[in-house]
Amino acid sequence: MYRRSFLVGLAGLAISGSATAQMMHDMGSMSGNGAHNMMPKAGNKPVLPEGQPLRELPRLMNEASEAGLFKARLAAEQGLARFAEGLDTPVLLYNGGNPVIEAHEGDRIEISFKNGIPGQPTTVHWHGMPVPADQDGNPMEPVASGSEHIYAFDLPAGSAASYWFHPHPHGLTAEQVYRGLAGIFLVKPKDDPIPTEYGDTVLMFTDLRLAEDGSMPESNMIDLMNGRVGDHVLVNGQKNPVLAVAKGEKRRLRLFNATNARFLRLTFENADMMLVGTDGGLIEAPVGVGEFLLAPAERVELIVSFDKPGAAKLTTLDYERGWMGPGKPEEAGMTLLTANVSEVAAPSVPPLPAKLRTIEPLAAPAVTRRFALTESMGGMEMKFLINGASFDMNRVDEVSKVGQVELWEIANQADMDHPFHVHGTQFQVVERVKDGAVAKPPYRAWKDTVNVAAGETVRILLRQDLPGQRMYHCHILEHEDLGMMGTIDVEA
Ligand SMILES: [Cu+2]
Repeated sequence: MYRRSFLVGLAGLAISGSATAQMMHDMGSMSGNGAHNMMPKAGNKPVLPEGQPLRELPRLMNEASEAGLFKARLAAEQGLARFAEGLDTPVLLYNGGNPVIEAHEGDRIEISFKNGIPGQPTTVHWHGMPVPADQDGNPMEPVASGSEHIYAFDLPAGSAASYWFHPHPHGLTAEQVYRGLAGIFLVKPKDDPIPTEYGDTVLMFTDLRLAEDGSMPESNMIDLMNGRVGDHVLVNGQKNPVLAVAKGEKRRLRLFNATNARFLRLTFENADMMLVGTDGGLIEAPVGVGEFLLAPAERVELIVSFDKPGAAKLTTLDYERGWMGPGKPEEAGMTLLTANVSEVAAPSVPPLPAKLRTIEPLAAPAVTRRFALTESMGGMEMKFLINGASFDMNRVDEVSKVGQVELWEIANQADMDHPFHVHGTQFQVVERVKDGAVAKPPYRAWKDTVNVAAGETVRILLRQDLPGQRMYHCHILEHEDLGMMGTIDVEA
């Protein structure tokens, strides 16, 4: 694929694949002046208030009275949100917000889900969680508008981590997520090595674009190509909220990139960060970091030490992810969160343990698979492909076996970064290869999403412990909807 032909082809673009419904919908709104709508509009952008106290996301209440069971009702429905002063924004929400489910290893989970989205199917995908394939909200098992479905699964020992959940109906995932459907799923261990004095704070990043009237504009061609990026990166639905901390305080922060397509290269000014966890839970020992990349769908857990009085800001740094066409968003210099560190010293707290847990390396692989990620302009069609194929839910792309360790080589032969996600399990990154240089990860970690930079090959080791059909796909949700997804059938 050549970047030039890709861009030239934009002018008269047609969309292929099974995402047609959403695309035709989007394109319908562009008819008549399509060329103008390819560019993000300038105008009187709504202003979002900043500096409000960081709010906690609402908790999904456990309705079960027996120990070891988490039972709740979850509904996806339309609602109104107030992001900008005086403007109501029509959104999609779970139970009126972005709820946090908190459960423990060993718990049984039963979620009665209702799809209250008019005219659209949806599913609930438990991102990163080791749930049975038929409970994982695959696109093959849509919940029709107005219907209900019970998702039930057990949380195995060792599954403690920062997960999230979001819709996964094919062709509609991107729209349902940017309109607001996402939630957090915290699985807590029986014994947590992180001192409770550090608290446990969820920071959920979403990306918002508002029209002058406060509504969310439909996606344009640039959004479909690059993934939709908004004008504001929000934390728990707020722009640059404030966290009040005392001098010397340590806080456990769980960061979730729940944006459709925003690459967040982050640093904390005036505070020291220790990385303690990734997508699949704690790493073996804390690692001091000055910055890190949080690609779409990735999570990290940090212990942040606020030792200097004044403002400690979580800010973005520039990141080149291979933006195509006009409208490249500002990536650097955004303040996502401000911690106001007081002059008053915090009471002393226990130190962070030197050892957090053991992660055994996965065994030698029995099978090697290769996945080539490409973008193509075949004639007038924009395609995002894996091994030359666009997603087809009636096709099985790979066949695997339960318990078999596999080496996956994900080769990004495209011009953009693509964050690669596998359902149903956690994997270990073995190495990254780019321009002949091999880089090994500095620590062992469980991951379910890994960014594969343009031109890079990432090798991962993984094992599926449960049978059934699993998805693997790019987690730029527009790319997923446009076909950058495949199905692996794991046989018992
Ligand atoms: Cu992608």
